[in-house]
Amino acid sequence: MVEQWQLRAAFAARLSRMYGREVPAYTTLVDVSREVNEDVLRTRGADAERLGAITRVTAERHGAIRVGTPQELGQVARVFGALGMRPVGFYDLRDTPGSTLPVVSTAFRPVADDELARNPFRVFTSMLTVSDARFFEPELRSRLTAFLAGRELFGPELLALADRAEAEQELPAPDAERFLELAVSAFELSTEPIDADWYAALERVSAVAADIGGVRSTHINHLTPRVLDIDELYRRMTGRGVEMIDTIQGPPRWDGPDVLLRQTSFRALAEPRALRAADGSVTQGALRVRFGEVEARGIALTREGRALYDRLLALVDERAAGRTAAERSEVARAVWTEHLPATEHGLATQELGFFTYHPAVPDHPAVSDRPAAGGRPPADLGGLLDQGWLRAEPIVYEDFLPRSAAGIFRSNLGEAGSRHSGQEGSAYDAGRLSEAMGRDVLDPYTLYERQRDRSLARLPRDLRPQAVS
Ligand code: OOG
Ligand code: NI
Repeated sequence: MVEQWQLRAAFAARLSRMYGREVPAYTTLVDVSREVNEDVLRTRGADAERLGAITRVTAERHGAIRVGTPQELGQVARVFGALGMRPVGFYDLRDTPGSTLPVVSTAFRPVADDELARNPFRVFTSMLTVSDARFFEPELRSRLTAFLAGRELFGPELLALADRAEAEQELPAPDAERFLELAVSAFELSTEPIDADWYAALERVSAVAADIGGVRSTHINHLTPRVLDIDELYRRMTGRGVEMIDTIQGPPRWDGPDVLLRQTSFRALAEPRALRAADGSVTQGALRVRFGEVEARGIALTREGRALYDRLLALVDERAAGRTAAERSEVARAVWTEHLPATEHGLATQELGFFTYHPAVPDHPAVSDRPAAGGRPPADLGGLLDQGWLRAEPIVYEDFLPRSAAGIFRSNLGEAGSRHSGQEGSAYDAGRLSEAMGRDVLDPYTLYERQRDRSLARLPRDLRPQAVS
């Protein structure tokens, strides 16, 4: 029998091998990430593993895929459900200024701590917002709807195996093998010729719309390794002559704790694709769609912490308007230093970051044996941490950032596309995605809160801090 987490780990590894064959630059990115991680481990020692054991970090990947319809999204949810991955978070990228991104997204990932530790594979999954009149006028929309209805991304055998794996949480080895083969090949780049006129018609609206709705299959768009020092990785990739986008998205490099997520990418590569012209002739063309991305993960922020993060980004925008990318990072670093606590302790006591809490002395000894011997533990979290009663372990951010995602999308699009701003947008929200999938889009904050609260509930009563909200 192959357990669900083993299926997930095997799927991630095979997808990685397949993608490395299709996009050799990805292999370079993985190699450089591994080198950087080894160096960081050597220089920082145990501290390098504060946000995840090196075995997890080295194997950690996220992928990105894009689908066209709620039905297709529902099928994706079944395939990832087989791997123990649930939809978490809702990201609306449609209002990104400066480019046309007619998509809404969620991310499939494991949610339980032990499942994340075994293999945290996640996939950022975007769905085309076909009924949004700002992007698709009625005639194009009905052609697009018909085109999408006529294709099949995932065959019945794959879906049946997926349903079984989800229901039974395991598969016998031969079925697991078949499932993995079918699942990986569903995300390979198709060699079927693309209808060049149809692709171009969608491209006038948005390159992303063309990538999703202009072809008869889906494909993995990128696969992202995790790195422990993204600034160093950026330097080394640039040193190897790989053209990176001009920024690292997300928080700046600074002296305080890493929070949320920092990401950067190299530009989409021209890949040979067969194109069919109106007269039926097929030629070898080239499309720039797939790129390479790398990320560094930090501590998950509470709602308050996240609201602060969003305010700081707005402040950086204001202060860095019209400046270069390098100047912007300087401004961001200054804003961060001014407004964010410089230590994990500060993030914990101000309840800006998520942590699990543990007795500082193992095995819950009697109060009289504890560090501040003789004294009684204070009631507040700050005191319990300061006086050495409790130890806080950071919870890693397992999700994505809409603005960074939009930045990654945008930096890889050649043309801005077009939109009819006079039209009403249509309501796509987490509820609508949940309905399409027949399963709830989970709220990331609730998941982090549960993890924190479980650790609090396990504390001996006299060490439980008051009022952690
Ligand atoms: C997804 C882009 C967003 C991320 O890591 O934020 C993303 C896409 O290109 O389909 O992958
Ligand atoms: Ni990504």
